[in-house]
Amino acid sequence: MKYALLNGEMIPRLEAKVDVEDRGFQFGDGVYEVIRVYNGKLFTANEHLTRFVKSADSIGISLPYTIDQLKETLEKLIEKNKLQLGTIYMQITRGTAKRNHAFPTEKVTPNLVAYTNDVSRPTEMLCSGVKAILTEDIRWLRCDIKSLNLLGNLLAKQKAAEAGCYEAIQHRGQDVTEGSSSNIYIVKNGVVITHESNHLILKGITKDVILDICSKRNIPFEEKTFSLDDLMNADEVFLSSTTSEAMPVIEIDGNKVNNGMPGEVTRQIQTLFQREIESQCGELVGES
Ligand code: DCS
Repeated sequence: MKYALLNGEMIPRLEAKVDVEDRGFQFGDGVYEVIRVYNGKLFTANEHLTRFVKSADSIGISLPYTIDQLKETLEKLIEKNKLQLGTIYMQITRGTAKRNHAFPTEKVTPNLVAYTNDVSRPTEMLCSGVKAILTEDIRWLRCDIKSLNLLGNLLAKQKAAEAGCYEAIQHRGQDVTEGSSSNIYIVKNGVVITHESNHLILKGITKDVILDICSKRNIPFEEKTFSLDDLMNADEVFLSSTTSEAMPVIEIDGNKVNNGMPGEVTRQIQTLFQREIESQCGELVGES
């Protein structure tokens, strides 16, 4: 049996339920995180939990736990569920209250939920690369908040799925922003370029790890807005996320990138990223 955390209590996953008037259920009034687990250990836990607190703060939800308490509870959940390779999904909503757009005036307790998923590494795709489509970014202007409201992202991802592609690369006019659930990078003349972390994208934790790797290994990089033209004329393209790691993009809207092969800089970053996982979580063997 798998367990979930509901407001600090570890209970059987199927018993973890919220009221129909939970504001997350009705309005998407809450925020979430997805944290990777390798070898039973959390990867970049502090970074994810810090972002979680920040997202919650930015919509006026204060977490009833410290980051250390949260981390400790998540570790107990991993142990209880015997999770080796997977993810933890967690979300906090403003709480349960009579349906009203404005925040409840009476004091409500936030609903905090966490549970685990078995998720393998996408090893084949990491090796061969994936296809993407382009789509206009129709989302709101606070994409830096990891909000439960994901309709814009879902519509983009669905368009990709219907085209038989892995990801939808979003753009506002000529400016490329990010994927529906990932950050996007181009490599041009050896320089890695990715959108600056502002209100138009989510500041990916994987992005931070990758840029840190670039600065430590003297791989030149720039955080700046790049155009659709830059994207279509890039030497290499890759995307990143908690579950996708550093994933080569080998085709966009039917046009091959780097002759349909993952590029050299992308490969180098993948190797160094794997090393970073291993330094935090131990050696990756077989399916891990
Ligand atoms: N941009 C968006 C819109 C995302 O949803 C995500 C991750 C990222 C970028 C990359 O962020 P991380 O590197 O911190 O993962 N989305 C999570 C999700 O919803 N499922 O898995 C990851």
